[in-house]
Amino acid sequence: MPVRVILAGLTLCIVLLGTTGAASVRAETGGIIETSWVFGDVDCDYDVDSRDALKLLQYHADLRSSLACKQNADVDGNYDVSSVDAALILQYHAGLLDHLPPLRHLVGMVILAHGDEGDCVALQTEEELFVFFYPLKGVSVGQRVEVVGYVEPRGGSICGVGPLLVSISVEKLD
Ligand SMILES: [Ca+2]
Ligand SMILES: [Ca+2]
Repeated sequence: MPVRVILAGLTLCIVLLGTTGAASVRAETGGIIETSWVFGDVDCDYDVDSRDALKLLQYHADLRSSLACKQNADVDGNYDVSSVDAALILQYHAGLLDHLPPLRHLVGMVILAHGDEGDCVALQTEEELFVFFYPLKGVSVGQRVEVVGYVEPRGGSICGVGPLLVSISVEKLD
């Protein structure tokens, strides 16, 4: 007899399905709520597909009041949920993008930035300043580097000087 147990809340209900003998048991004990942290997965089913893009567009157009996993919606890391995010989700689902958020190639100088909340190691490019999410190994302040990484939309900032950059690779340039 297939029995499915889902922990999610405070009630226990047993549903018997006809005469087949199949039963569904739902136990809600409170406190445990599964949440997806997959970028682009706005409906919390752990997949990133066109349904996510549709729901995001509906939300953006005020046709939907909420998203089950809104924390995954800002896939371009601009701290806004828009049709651009939906387009990126579709591109990712179609195999035109291999990573969400899209990877960026940045060239700049590693500096020690002085922020409102203290000092932190950052990447100064010609136009922007990024704070490194992870400590850089083998790279010192003053080094010119090329970084492949993405802006962490859910991360905010560490020392208050710029967005968080999650580096996938760092190459010294001189
Ligand atoms: Ca999904
Ligand atoms: Ca966005």
